[in-house]
Amino acid sequence: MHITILTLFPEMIHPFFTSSIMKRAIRKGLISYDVIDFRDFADGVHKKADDIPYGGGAGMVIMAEPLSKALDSVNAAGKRVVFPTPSGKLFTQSYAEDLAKEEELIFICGHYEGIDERISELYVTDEISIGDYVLSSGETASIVIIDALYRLVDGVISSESLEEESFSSPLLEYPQYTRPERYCNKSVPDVLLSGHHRHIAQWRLDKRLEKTMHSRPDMLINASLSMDERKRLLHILDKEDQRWTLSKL
Ligand code: 6GU
Repeated sequence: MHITILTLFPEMIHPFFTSSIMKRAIRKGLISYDVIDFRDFADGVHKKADDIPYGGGAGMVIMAEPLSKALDSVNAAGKRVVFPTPSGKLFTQSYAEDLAKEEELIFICGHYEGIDERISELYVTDEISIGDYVLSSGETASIVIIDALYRLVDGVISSESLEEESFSSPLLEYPQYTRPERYCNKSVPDVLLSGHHRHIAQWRLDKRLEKTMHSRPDMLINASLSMDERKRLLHILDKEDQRWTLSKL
């Protein structure tokens, strides 16, 4: 997959592409990327890329011309062009899976009050929001979206890891431990040292249910749980309720 990022702040993008798993994916030839500073396509000595909004209001708007020239320089017409914006469609895992199928993706990083609407109309295929909060820069949002999708490209991470993710129920992860066995007076749970695979699986399922119940109760309402998962959840709720009752006595 080839990823092009159009930005006024290339220095925000490079560290992501030169570290960790992305660095390895690039070395393996699975991902390639270009960072384009679209200020290079702006006119005049000042290379002005933003201007005040028509109709008034606070902040600056990124001008159409430098962006369209930058987009034309990468033959963006007909390609998937992503514009991260708080007014876009909500980004989800299935959205990431859909984007991961593309051979090529182009990202436009906005700043200030956004980009000239005509760029959205002429080039943008996907306006994406990464959540209900406001960021100051489109670069951080683009990196979040790229991070979620590139790991789904064949060969970037082990197929076992991806398979585990896709077959497991929509619950949060169980806690993980590594050596040493004792740390700051806290021990690794005995069951993980037991070598008893069924008990370990049961413990992990219980922890996932507990974690989801505490952090994301909304996910449990929509989750299609198996009979075993329902039984364990009721058991956990029962335990929690007893603890709650005891704490009130
Ligand atoms: Cl994609 N951009 C900005 N600036 N803020 C956001 C966002 C994107 N998604 C949520 N908040």
